[in-house]
Amino acid sequence: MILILTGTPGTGKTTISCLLAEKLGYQLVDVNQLVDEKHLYTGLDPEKDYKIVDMEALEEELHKILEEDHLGADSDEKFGIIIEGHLSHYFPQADLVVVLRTEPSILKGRLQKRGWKETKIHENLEAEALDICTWEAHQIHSTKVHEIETTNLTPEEAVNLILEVIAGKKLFPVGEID
Ligand code: DAT
Repeated sequence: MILILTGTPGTGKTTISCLLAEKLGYQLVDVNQLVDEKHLYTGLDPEKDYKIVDMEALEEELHKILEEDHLGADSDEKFGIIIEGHLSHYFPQADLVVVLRTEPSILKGRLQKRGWKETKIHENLEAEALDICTWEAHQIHSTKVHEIETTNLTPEEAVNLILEVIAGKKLFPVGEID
């Protein structure tokens, strides 16, 4: 099982993926951490305060991790990995893609706590309002994409919903997007 967990920064990917990985016994790859550790960026955008990620190098690195860990797993049945990060949905290989959503008004408070620049916060709130991650994920992964609205949930409740999606008991598919 290759599970991609994506969404606008602050929607809870790190919190939820840690809980989920523990429950499922899956390996967890934090894409932002991987980008930092392996220097998978070509520079910094000082105005926007972003790293310019080398997407080709990131994809290569993720393929490498999958190959190594898949070979190292006891059996194919047990192999499970969660790839989390707001860029994770660009990775083309997945069995399931979950996009976490949060009301922009709530998200604003979370991003302000990070001490980010106003322009960066505004850009991310706009991306959330326009559902950019879902749209992008749908372009790449089509029917494998499910959206979970977490605004009124605790992280544990969100994890339980994702477990139900994995089990096929509950589905939150994304319809056709033009
Ligand atoms: P991300 O990895 O998407 O940037 P995070 O997990 O680092 O997000 O931060 C999310 C913050 O929001 C964290 O402080 C926990 C809080 N939070 C509140 N309700 C939540 C929920 N239902 N799911 C996930 N995180 C939630």
